[in-house]
Amino acid sequence: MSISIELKRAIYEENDARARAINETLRGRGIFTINILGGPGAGKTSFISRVAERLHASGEKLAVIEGDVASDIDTRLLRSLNVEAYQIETGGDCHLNAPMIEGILGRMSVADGSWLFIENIGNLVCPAEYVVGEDIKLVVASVAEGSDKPYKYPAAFAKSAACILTKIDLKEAVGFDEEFFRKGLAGTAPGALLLPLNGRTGEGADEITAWLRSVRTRVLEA
Ligand SMILES: Nc1nc2c(ncn2[C@@H]2O[C@H](COP(=O)(O)OP(=O)(O)O)[C@@H](O)[C@H]2O)c(=O)[nH]1
Ligand SMILES: [Mg+2]
Repeated sequence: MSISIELKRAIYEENDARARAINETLRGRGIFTINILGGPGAGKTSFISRVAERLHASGEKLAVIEGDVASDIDTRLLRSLNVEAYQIETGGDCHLNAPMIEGILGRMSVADGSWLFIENIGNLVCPAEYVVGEDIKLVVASVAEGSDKPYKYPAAFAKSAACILTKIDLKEAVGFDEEFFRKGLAGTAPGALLLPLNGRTGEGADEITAWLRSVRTRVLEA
């Protein structure tokens, strides 16, 4: 085996072990953690915002870790919605990893029993390769990105518990081929759920939040 493959395996193993430890600690405190993947501008922050509004309305607690190469724009937006949000700026890295999450958790106060959303760096490649302590991954894909994404980035879709399909209001304008997208999703992630969302109006967010609550209960009771 080549040195570079050996090195890569060692990096993944170290990351996996640290992610498992993070997940054990969080689960032990009743915290349900979601790692959100998706391309830049897919609607990840809008998705978190719409779900956060619903969790707030029912008195549930949540915290968000925002990952970006640079800037704290999303963190400031979420804070303006009264969401407890914290920023990781990777300075160039294309994904979050377990040590980054360990580091920021040490500086955050996440209440026991909370929801924890982690918005990963905007791309569909590297974030799919690293676990960060999550219970589930979700992939956010917008109709504006085209209907071929499950075919081109299979790992991100295959590893996610569901695909949130955003910008459904733009379907006709961009000529989104839903049947082709669904076929690709079924091919890479058999049985995967496709959950539509308008991240601006919140259409679809009640159904997504209800589904997430059922997954959370199942995970935390396991
Ligand atoms: N028309 C439309 N725009 C959306 C929708 N969801 C998000 N956007 C817009 O798309 C842009 C990127 O959204 P954002 O949530 O920041 O994407 P992120 O980069 O994946 O976090 C913003 O201008 C949003 O207002 C949607 O469902 N429909
Ligand atoms: Mg964002």
